[in-house]
Amino acid sequence: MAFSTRSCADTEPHTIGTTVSGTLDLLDCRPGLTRAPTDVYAMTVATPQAVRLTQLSSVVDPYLWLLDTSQRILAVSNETALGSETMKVLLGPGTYWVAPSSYSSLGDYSLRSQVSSADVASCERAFVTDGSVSTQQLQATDCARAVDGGLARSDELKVYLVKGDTLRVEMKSAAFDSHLSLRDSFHFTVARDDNGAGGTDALLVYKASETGPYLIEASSTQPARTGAYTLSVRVTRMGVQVQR
Ligand SMILES: [Ca+2]
Ligand SMILES: [Ca+2]
Ligand SMILES: [Ca+2]
Repeated sequence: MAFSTRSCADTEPHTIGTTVSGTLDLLDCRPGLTRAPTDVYAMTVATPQAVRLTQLSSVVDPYLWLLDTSQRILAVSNETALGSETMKVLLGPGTYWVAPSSYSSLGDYSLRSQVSSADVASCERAFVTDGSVSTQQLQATDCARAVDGGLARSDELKVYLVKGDTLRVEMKSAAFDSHLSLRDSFHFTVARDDNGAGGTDALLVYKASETGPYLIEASSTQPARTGAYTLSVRVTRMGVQVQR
């Protein structure tokens, strides 16, 4: 072919709270993880913030990615066919690459970002990244988790890890006894903690044995507890320290 594609690092700046239009075309960059034409928008957040990202199209089957600036996957949405993909992400401070794509075809789309409530409610799907700190609530409408004596409520947050990364999650509550667990993509529980942060607060530390999505389950030790808690997530990349 006579043309060459753009570099994925050739990004467009994106401001949270705006909607932009774009076109997927043959000159677009092709990240190693998809090989599909992809536009890349650089979005920076200064403090921990929840954002909803939506890719809309009546032409292509939207396939929305959130990457870090090293093209690591942080979140993916590919739930529907034509129409829209949307994702809620609890972000830490940093610069992110929002990457609208499609496997099916080329054409026009729009990309929208909105500041969102960090509160994870009604067992909704949400993603979390390194540096996120948020106030949450355990509510009677959250996900259910079987414990001794009944059902506990839980909020579930998906985090993408690379093999060797260390995940550190802290959950603190004055209202109930915090409990954290972590499941891999096969739904096996790979780590759990009850009181590792002192008192009844939980601290889960896990070194990823596989690359892929994991599910953080923030819950109570006893059944039927509700109330406020804070959730902090850190991901230490393997080798980051030795490179500096
Ligand atoms: Ca394009
Ligand atoms: Ca909740
Ligand atoms: Ca506990």
